[in-house]
Amino acid sequence: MPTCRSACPYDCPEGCSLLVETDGAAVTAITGDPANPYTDGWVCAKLRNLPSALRSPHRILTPLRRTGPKGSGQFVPISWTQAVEEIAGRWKELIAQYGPETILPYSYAGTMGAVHRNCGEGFFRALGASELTRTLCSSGKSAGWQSVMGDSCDLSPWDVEHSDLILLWSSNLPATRAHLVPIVRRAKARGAQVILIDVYETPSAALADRSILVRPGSDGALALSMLQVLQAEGLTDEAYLSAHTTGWDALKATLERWTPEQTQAVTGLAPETVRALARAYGAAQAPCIVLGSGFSRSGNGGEATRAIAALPAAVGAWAKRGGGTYGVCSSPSLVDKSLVKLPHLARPETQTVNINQLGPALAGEGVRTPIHSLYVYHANPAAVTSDQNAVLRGLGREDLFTVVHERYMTDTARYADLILPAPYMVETEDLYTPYGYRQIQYVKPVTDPPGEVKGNWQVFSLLARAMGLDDPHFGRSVGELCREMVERSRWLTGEQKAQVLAGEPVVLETPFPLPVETEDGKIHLADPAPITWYPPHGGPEALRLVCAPAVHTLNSSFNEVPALEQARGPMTLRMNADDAARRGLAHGDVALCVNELGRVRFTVALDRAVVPGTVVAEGVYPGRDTVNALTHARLSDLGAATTLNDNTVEVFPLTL
Ligand SMILES: Nc1nc2c(c(=O)[nH]1)N[C@H]1C(S)=C(S)[C@@H](COP(=O)(O)OP(=O)(O)OC[C@H]3O[C@@H](n4cnc5c(=O)[nH]c(N)nc54)[C@H](O)[C@@H]3O)O[C@H]1N2
Ligand SMILES: Nc1nc2c(c(=O)[nH]1)N[C@H]1C(S)=C(S)[C@@H](COP(=O)(O)OP(=O)(O)OC[C@H]3O[C@@H](n4cnc5c(=O)[nH]c(N)nc54)[C@H](O)[C@@H]3O)O[C@H]1N2
Ligand SMILES: [Mo]
Repeated sequence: MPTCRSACPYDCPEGCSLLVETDGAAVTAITGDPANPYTDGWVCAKLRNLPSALRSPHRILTPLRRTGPKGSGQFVPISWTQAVEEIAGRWKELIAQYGPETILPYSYAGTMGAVHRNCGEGFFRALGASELTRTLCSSGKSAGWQSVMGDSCDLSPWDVEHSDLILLWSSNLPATRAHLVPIVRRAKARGAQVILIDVYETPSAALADRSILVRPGSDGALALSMLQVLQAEGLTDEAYLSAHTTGWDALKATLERWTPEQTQAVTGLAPETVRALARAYGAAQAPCIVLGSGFSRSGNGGEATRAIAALPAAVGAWAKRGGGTYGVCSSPSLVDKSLVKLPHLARPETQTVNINQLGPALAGEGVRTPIHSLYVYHANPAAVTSDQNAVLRGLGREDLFTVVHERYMTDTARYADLILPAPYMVETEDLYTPYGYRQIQYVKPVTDPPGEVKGNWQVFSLLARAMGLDDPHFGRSVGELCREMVERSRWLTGEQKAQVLAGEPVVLETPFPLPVETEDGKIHLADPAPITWYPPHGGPEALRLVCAPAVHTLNSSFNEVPALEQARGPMTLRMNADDAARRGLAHGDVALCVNELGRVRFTVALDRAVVPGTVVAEGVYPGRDTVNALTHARLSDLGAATTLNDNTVEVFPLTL
């Protein structure tokens, strides 16, 4: 059985290095590569089950043209020549009539490969198409972090082992950071205390000494309250604060507004819970906050991140090994993706559409040039984007020329005029630099792509030629682009570059102490204004809806793997037992979840504690009327990011 090296391409901080077994032609098994110490020879169930998808009869293997009404899923095979001619022909007509901004690219993170993920940006810039602001995930958190910490990185996962107090804050390790679980266990074995801060008892609760369940969108108030206690009780590290921060006096002057008593109505936490948490944080030698992103997908998510980022500075945690945060910005950009993004071609006057506002944009809202063509690649907007009903109305427009580059019939592909067949990672060449730690790996295809499958870059090369873009850039090979990115990287030594190009996973050390990468080298606690808290968006309904990751799937990816879909089970709404009882709902009942945007059926689950007034929907399921039919296209305070955890709903028993 030949075994080849590869890397996991999914949008996950773990960025595993893989060993792929084949029978000479088809992939038979995927395991973890022991050469990457973080992967440590094992991978999650999602990857272990992936081989069945590679050979699934449901894969799209040729270009397809729509024959039935939009959304009906009726298509006939056509050749690549026909597909490319048709796209170029339609685009040239549309550009002549409306200008190139009438074309909107939509992509996100189906593959994290440096070339295939980013190359479309360069192509669409060269065409002059509308720009897409890609803030579907954690941009609110990044913007909040940036305002306090600039371009600073935080810890690597293995540093967490040295902490003596680990706060799993809005982070469900078994789902999204599985390789951190053994590290946290080792820290516990050495005496570390672990506290979960979430809106419900996730499987991470099993790792924690205790769980603190907060109201969604209240994390900023909780962090400010912790700062208030630290300051009032003399638990801050004033020497660190004066040497390494600016704005502490200005922030300190506001803290009396945030006593645990005053924030109780916001967080739902008893004052003694917050005091005990702050005291434990202040007393720890090297407290570490493992910070997920769920809390930041809120109208106040950027500001909440600023408040949380102030905590390690207040106690001088960054100066202690294992202290600080992990999970915010755990790797610098190891390679420069501008080689394929071509930012020099961006024109400031070009129309920009925020990825979260696809539905409104397709309805003509907020756009100067109406969108007449949508090109979707490595993304599934019909499932993952807020205001699903608006997205589906837009995709249903007969006058919208939609091209979808996909691996199987997603809900988005169903609405395409043309579908182009896309590969799995084992069929492509690319360079991977995970965002959860400092690692880089170059991979070559393990198997030939089946049928007429082509990677993102190959398709943009074809489209560039058909559209008359004669820049030789579009004629380069993926291998050349990967090599140039590696050669140009300022993070790698010559020896490491050679190792990367030989296909080895290369893991970089984290410096200690981590440098503060702001203009003045200081952590900014009041710039432009002291950190504060304000209420999230919400609505008139009684319950806050939170979207959480499912263990067996990753956003809408892996919905195509039957074993994983079965293991995940039906669309479930996790509720607090009192909230359910008040509505006459019991575990296993079917309920209708409603707000002004949509109506979604869920099976009620009461088996995990949920903070009162909150309902939790894990995972992104296929079909219409799924959870994003209930999420608004509103944006966060900083970073113009998704607010998919900041919506309100009412829940009713479904009487059939
Ligand atoms: N198995 C699996 N793995 C994944 C993914 C997946 O869907 N499934 N998604 C991938 C992607 S794209 C990403 S970005 C990462 C995400 O990884 P993380 O950033 O760790 O996960 P989040 O989706 O942000 O959600 C983490 C937790 O935030 C909690 N949460 C939500 N709102 C609040 C709040 O207001 N306050 C607090 N304290 N907690 C809150 C949720 O209940 C959830 O338990 O994981 C990646 N890995
Ligand atoms: N309700 C709810 N909504 C969410 C989330 C949630 O947890 N709950 N998570 C949010 C987050 S954090 C994120 S990051 C986004 C993710 O949103 P997306 O990036 O759209 O992620 P996926 O749903 O994984 O869809 C990726 C698609 O890309 C395809 N693909 C994979 N590789 C390739 C390739 O090489 N080429 C091409 N052309 N296609 C490829 C896959 O088949 C898949 O259909 O969703 C967001 N939306
Ligand atoms: Mo994400």
